[in-house]
Amino acid sequence: MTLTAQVVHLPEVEPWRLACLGMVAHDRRLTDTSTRIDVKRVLGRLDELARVGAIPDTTGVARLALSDDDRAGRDLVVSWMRDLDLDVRVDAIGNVAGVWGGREPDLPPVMCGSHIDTVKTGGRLDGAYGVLAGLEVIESLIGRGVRPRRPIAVAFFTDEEGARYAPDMLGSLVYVGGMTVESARDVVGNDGTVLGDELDRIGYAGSLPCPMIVPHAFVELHIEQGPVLEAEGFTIGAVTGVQGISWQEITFTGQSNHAGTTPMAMRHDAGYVAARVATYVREMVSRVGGVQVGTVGAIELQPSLVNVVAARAKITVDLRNTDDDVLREAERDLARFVERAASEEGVKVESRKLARFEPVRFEDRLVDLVETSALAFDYKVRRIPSGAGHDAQMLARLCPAAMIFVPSHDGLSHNVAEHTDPDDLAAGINVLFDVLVQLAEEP
Ligand code: HGY
Ligand code: MN
Ligand code: MN
Repeated sequence: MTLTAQVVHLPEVEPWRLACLGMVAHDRRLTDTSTRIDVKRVLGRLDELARVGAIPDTTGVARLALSDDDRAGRDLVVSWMRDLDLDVRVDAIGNVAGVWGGREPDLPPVMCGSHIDTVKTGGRLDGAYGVLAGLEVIESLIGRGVRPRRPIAVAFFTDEEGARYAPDMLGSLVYVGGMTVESARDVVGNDGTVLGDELDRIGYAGSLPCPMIVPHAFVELHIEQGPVLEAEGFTIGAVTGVQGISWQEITFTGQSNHAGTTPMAMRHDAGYVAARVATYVREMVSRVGGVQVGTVGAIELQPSLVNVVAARAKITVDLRNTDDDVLREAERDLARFVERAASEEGVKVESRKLARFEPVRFEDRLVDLVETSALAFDYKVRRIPSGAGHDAQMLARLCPAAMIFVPSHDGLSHNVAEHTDPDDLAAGINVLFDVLVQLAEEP
């Protein structure tokens, strides 16, 4: 799919904002030829990065964390950082930041960024858009010869998806001290590999400690990955926070037996219990109602043969809610059912927590900044909580953090058909640019 490339003029912006950009002539507009965000450049980079781990016959990508494709994607983005002479830094868990110095280079930078690893059925925008948009903001400022007071850094964090190594947002969690580098390196993936070995293998085990930079503020531009903005006709989402996330892996151990000769009353069918739990999740979630969501994304049976009663079954359960009390009650409710269903079938059960993050609220001041900036561009903007997890929710433990959303077509994500209209992509970059520059001018 070739996205229509287009150059976007930045609309009229208040003269004071030009002044904070160090523009000499107050009446100079950002719309003159040397000062626009070049969306064609970003779309071209999104296309080029999407060729790394491209899923044949689709516009999707698969760059699982620390895979060869992840390495190739990292190398490509780092090469673009080096082309801009950014100070490229890599920390001990493989988080990468490119720093561009400000007029006062010793001040803590304003940081932006996201991730470039994807799920197996990934779209080309999830994560990559926020990283390449940050690179574009820096390149655009360099191109116009404007140096804000503070340095600006653009980062990508290791294993945001958690699709190979749980939890999700692993790299940014380690970045902010929520998990030690050692324990992260010891994580065993769902493919049996060890995170630290893969990090070493792809050559991204850096020497810098976490956090290598304590930002003045962090701003993440991301696609909404849901249906709200498009359905309600908004261009920008000023993200108020991220909902709570609960991931667990549940293993049932029964007894393999002959599918034909074993009377039903004598069975200890792990597959049957797993199926009961999977349907219970859906029933429970509809009973809880509101914004509660629940997903059984993975089911594995062993030996997974047509004529053998399953000896083992392993499922994953992803529960989320903006209200942590409701989420905890849903977790307890599910645990009670799992115990009951397993004991009724004479099956053993073992649950392993893969991720548990409480809801996060972003700092009002920054949410206001995103909203005000969008309005200054005459974009339709609304406040919106994030259904997906993001690195910004981790950075919020370290510094003021905010997110900017743009619409996802048909609300699709973690799907190869993920798409956002180029005009909306450009709008998000304009707002990111404006918010970063304002933050970078703060004393
Ligand atoms: O799972 C999530 O919400 C994110 O895609 N890591
Ligand atoms: Mn993402
Ligand atoms: Mn994702």
